[in-house]
Amino acid sequence: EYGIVRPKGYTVSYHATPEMEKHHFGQTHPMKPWRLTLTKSLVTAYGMPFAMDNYVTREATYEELNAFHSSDYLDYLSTAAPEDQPRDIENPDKEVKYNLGGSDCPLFHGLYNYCSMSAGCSLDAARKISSNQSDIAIAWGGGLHHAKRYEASGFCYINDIVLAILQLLRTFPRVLYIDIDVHHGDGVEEAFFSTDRVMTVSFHKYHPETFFPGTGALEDNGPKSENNPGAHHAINVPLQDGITDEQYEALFESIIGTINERYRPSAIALQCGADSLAGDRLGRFNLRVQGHGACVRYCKSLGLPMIVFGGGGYTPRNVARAWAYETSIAIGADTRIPETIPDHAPWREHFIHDTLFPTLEQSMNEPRHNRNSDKRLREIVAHVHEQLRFVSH
Ligand code: V1S
Ligand code: CA
Ligand code: ZN
Repeated sequence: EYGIVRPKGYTVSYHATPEMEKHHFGQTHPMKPWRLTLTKSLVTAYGMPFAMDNYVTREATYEELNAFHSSDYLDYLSTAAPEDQPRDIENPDKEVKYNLGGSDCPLFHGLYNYCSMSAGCSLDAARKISSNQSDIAIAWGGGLHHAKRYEASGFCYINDIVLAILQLLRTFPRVLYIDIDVHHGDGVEEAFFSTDRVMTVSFHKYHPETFFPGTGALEDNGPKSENNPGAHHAINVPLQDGITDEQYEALFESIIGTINERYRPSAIALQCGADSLAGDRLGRFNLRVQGHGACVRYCKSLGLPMIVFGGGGYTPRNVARAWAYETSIAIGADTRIPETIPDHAPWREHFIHDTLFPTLEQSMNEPRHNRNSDKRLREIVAHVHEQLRFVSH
């Protein structure tokens, strides 16, 4: 179908577990695991599974999660029940323990299974990359970048990215972590703060008082002490509402291109949070599916082994569009798949517009005002280049 064939000379693998998608955070919660089902159905409607190795992954074990998370936290996470959820109407954000049970990280039925499935996908992807059985491994069920060693944060309970990178570090000397979710990748940054074996780069909306999680300023580049190997190895690209494809692509290629030259990573871990798309329920950017996908295409062009993770994304139809398009980029079929969503795609009406590439006007009632001046973006690039002068391998 659509002439989609296995790519020549490299292998792409797709790691997922349908069980994960059946979990519910609660009626009003923005995180909808069902978006993974919608993504897979679009990938399948386009005939993409023929071009990949498809794995149904197992849950990560306690020992595997314990490679990053503390035992105290895991013990509580594995036993906490929805009944422990405080029902304090006056103060719905009052948490139980470890930041669990508030409105961001609720306790829901099957929570621990959901977390170990997400981590299972990402670890499976990492193992295929480490063993050189895949060149690009896709884990849309992962990408939960806010989780800390001993606490949940921002819809993330287990940091599958940190676990996957730890696996990559067994084989690769240096890993470049790139995060295009609209939120700051704080959990991953913090986990590798003191090492030069991982460089973390997050592009995000930065507005400390009003936008979650409030960290990720331009000047935050790792430990301040020059004796600490992690110094200069955290890169933050703070952005404002309404950034466009053109601005974002130019910024991304300039920054990632320079990092690739200076840092010489041996593998890439790319978090593709789709909440940076226009029309996202939580995000504030004006990116289209093409602009978001261009980041994946650019990373692929560097020719390094790569894991691509999911992450945020709160308008499920657009999440499915972006991740299906990015799957087509991974297998090199992006120029072959038709722009019109196939007639036989399940939930076709759910997409509202039948195109893979909605215009800004189709994505939202009124496009957001762009608050990113080209002058400010040039300053950001200059600052990042300045940091990279301290980095060489
Ligand atoms: N922005 C935002 C937002 N919205 C919610 C939310 C809304 C409705 C609910 F029923 C439950 C939660 N929480 C937030 C943010 C967390 C965003 C996490 C993004 C995760 C990711 O995409 O980066 C990766 C998967 N939380 C907050 O802003 C914190 C509060 C400060 C305000 C909102 N209340 C609900 C909690 C405390
Ligand atoms: Ca980000
Ligand atoms: Zn996000």
